[in-house]
Amino acid sequence: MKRLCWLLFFLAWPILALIISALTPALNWGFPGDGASDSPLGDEIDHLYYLILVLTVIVFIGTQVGLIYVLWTASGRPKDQPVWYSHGNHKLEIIWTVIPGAILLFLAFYQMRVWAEFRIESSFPQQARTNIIAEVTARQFEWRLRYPAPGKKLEKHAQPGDMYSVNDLHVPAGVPVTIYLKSQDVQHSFFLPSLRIKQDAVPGLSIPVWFEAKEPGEYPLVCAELCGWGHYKMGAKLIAHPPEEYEKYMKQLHKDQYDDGFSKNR
Ligand SMILES: [Cu+2]
Repeated sequence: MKRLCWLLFFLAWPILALIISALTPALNWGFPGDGASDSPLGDEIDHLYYLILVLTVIVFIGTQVGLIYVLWTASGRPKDQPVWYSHGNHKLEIIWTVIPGAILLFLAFYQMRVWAEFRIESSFPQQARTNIIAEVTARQFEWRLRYPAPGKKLEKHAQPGDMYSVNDLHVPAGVPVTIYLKSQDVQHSFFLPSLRIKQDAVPGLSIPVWFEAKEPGEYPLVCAELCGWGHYKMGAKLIAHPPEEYEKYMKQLHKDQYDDGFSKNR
C-alpha cells in the first residue's frame, strides 16, 4: 500500500504536466492570438518550436517511465537480502550519450537556415534588403520613428524631408520590410509577439530587423527588456496597411509635417 502511494505520488507530477500541456491551447496559454503566427518567418519559427516540444515530450515521458520502473522494481526487493550496488553500465551510458548528442546535432543543423534568414543580413529575403522602410530608435520610454520622404530611400543619417513619428510603426502588409533598430539610452527590445520577432536595441548599434505582416491589421509592438520605471509605456502598435493605403499614409504624413512649415506629428 505504501509502495503504491509513493508510486502514485511520483506519477502524479508527470501526469499533471501532460494534462496542463494538453489544456494549454484551450486555456490560451500558448502563443498569442489564435496560436498561428502573423508572419511567414513566424510560421517557420513555430515549426521549430513544435518540433523541439515534441522531442522534449518524448524524452520526458521516456525518462519518467524509466524512473518509475526503477522505483517500482527496486522498492519491491525483499528486505532480507544483501544490498546490490551498481557500478554503471558502459553500454547504456554510451547509448544515452550518443542519442541525445545526435538529437542536439540534428537540431543545431536543422535550425540554421531559419536562424540565418532571421538574423544574418546577407541571408535576408532579397525584397527585405531593398525595402528599408524606417529607423526605429528606442528610448526611455517610447519608440522614435524616422521614415524616408515618399519615393526616397532611407539614409543612414537624417535627411531633409525625412518624416518623424512616435510609437506606432506603419508598414505595408504582405511585403518583407526591414527597419534599422537603435537605442538612444539603455538596452531595449523590439518585440512583435504575433509575428515572432524579437531583437534587442543596443546603444551604439544600428541593427537591421526584417519582418513581413501577412495581412493588413494592427499588431502589438512592445519593449521586452525591463528598461526603467516607464518600461510599460513602450507598448505601441505595428500597423500594417494594404500597399496603396500605406503610400497614402506616407504622403499624408509628409504633408502634415512639411506643408504648414512645422511637424504636427513630431
Ligand atoms: Cu524599453
